[in-house]
Amino acid sequence: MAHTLPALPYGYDALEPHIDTMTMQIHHGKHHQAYVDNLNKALAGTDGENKSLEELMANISSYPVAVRNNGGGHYNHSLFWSVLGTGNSTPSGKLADAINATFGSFDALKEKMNTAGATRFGSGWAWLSVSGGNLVVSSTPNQDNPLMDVAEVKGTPILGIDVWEHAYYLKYQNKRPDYLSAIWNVINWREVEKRYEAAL
Ligand code: MN3
Repeated sequence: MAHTLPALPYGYDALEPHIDTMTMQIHHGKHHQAYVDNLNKALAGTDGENKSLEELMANISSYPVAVRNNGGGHYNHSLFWSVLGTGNSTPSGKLADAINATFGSFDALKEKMNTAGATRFGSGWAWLSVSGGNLVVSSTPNQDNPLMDVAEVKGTPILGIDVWEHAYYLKYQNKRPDYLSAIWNVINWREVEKRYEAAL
């Protein structure tokens, strides 16, 4: 079954001024669409055609690099759109407790994620994942993610932050740390909490 581009759960302008409309239009409509199209091309006529994205990620080392790059791109961006949103929320409930117990405070988690994103050389992602019931922060290069069998730090990602230049360059140019501090205004913590409960 062919993979398809998921619709954004909000408008292209919904994350203004933190993430600008044109960045969202190009990021979702062009970049993510290209990952979907190229994944479908790479899988055509192979056994991978009948595998879920999660199944592909778990055995990604046995697939061609085009599946790793574009399958990762499709998975990562689908997660990314879902954990963004308006509402200026903060973590609550069990997830807030786990963040405080693991990192000391919500601010300390943000700092750790920002450092993971800012120090990732070139393109990649910063992640908050659940691994063996614990929260863990990591980063991956390119379109890799913690579900992949090749990941240095494995787990179930519940929050991912795209640090490719295409995610921020129109508004923030070379200032990746400015983008990273702004993005905390548009995280949908209710969705992250849902993913946390499901991953436990
Ligand atoms: Mn991207």
